[in-house]
Amino acid sequence: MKKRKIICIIMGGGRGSRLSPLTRDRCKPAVPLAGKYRLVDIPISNCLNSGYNQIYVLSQFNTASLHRHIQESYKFDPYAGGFVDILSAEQTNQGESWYQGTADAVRQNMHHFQGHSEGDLYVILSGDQLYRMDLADVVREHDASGAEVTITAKPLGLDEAEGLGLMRINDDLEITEFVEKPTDPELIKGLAVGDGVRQKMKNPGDRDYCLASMGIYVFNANTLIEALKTDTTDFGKEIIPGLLGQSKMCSYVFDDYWEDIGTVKAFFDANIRLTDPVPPFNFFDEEARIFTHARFLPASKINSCVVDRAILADGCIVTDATIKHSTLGVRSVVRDKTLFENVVMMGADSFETVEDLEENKVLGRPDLGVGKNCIVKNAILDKSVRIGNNVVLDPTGLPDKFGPELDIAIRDGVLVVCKDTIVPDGFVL
Ligand code: ADQ
Ligand code: ADP
Repeated sequence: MKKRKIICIIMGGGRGSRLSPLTRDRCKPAVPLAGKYRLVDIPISNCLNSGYNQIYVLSQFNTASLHRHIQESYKFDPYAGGFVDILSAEQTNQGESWYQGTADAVRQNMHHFQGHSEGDLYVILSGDQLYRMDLADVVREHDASGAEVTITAKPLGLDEAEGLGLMRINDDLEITEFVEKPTDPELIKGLAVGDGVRQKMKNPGDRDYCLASMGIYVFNANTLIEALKTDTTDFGKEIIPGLLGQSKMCSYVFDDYWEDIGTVKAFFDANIRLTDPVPPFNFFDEEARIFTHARFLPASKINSCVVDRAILADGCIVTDATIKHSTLGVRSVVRDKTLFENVVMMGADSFETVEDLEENKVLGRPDLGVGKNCIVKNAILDKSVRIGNNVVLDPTGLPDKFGPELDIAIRDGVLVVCKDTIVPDGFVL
């Protein structure tokens, strides 16, 4: 019998700019995460750890950094037939040929995917979520239930479901109702789950829950191909509601850590929470590792610092500084008497040589990293920033202010210093 194909498709982001300005110079999958990874490493690692190695990343535009990262990080044994391919809309010109939504992105690329036979499966994943999941287990349940579509679903408190697709299921986990992003609290209350779902939960207590779509779908190839023949652009808005009552759709209940980190605030909080003694997401799991680019950097160097709940990636140099609740990305440099509180510093792409430091002096610009005597709080410092001495960056009490022209923005109460920004000595926000 012909071996069935399982094709994984990672949705790398549309026009939406919820992560802007982190996506000002790069596409969403390439946004650096947790000091040394990029967002796309999470879904790719989930696929690889599940035994699925035919992976496509659909991106609205393909920045050089995404391309390099994928090329440098994911290398496959030629006999195993694995790949990670980036399919971006840009070569088909702007305007109307840009992907109009998630379903449209899959439709426009369907001819690239080699899974058009009976029995083949498509696993469709979001590119901006933090979680660890055995997708093979989802596929096992999909096969066992005889579903044509399986949607992974997380039980959430009724007040946590904002902005998500909600479903009602019967005792066989079959989806009987699906509402994309309802706002009416009465409607949400009406979708509270019964005992069937509660029994699948680890510790339900006595709160009410609803069942939210995680935006991760397993589709039978034929069902997907047929569904995409309709005039639709989105999975959540159109394809899934349109299949109700037409195709058997089941849910896979996932009661573990899962977070959409596609907004500046959620992204910031998730990075800071990694500094908790036992964070909800475990990067230290050797059974299901999160893969990324192996950079061969030297270990970090810490001189006379106070460091409390911090993550330091490789190649950092931190001298006589106080670092609290912060993550420092690869090649971060922080200098004397500087204080970090709740800071996500993404690091730099290179170290500076003695000649570079001389050149900085001539040009009158600060060295890469953060200078002396600075105070930085509640902030994301994007890659390769140059922050001078005696700088204060703290958004507390200030209103949001962001836009493509601003190098220092405040979004969702978080200060963002954009990539390559130079902040002069003495600057106070
Ligand atoms: P959203 O996340 O709001 O809801 P959507 O904007 O369609 O839905 O994005 C889904 C994923 O696809 C994201 O990773 C996004 O970056 C990516 N994406 C969006 N447009 C794209 C495009 N044109 N090309 C490539 N990628 C694109 C969905 C479901 C909800 C569910 C939530 C869970 O619709 O039902 O609850 O996911 O997060
Ligand atoms: P980001 O999206 O985070 O801003 P970049 O694309 O600038 O990232 O850099 C990402 C990685 O690519 C780094 O590891 C860096 O060393 C490497 N890199 C940056 N510029 C180049 C280049 N011109 N040629 C090859 N590698 C590069």
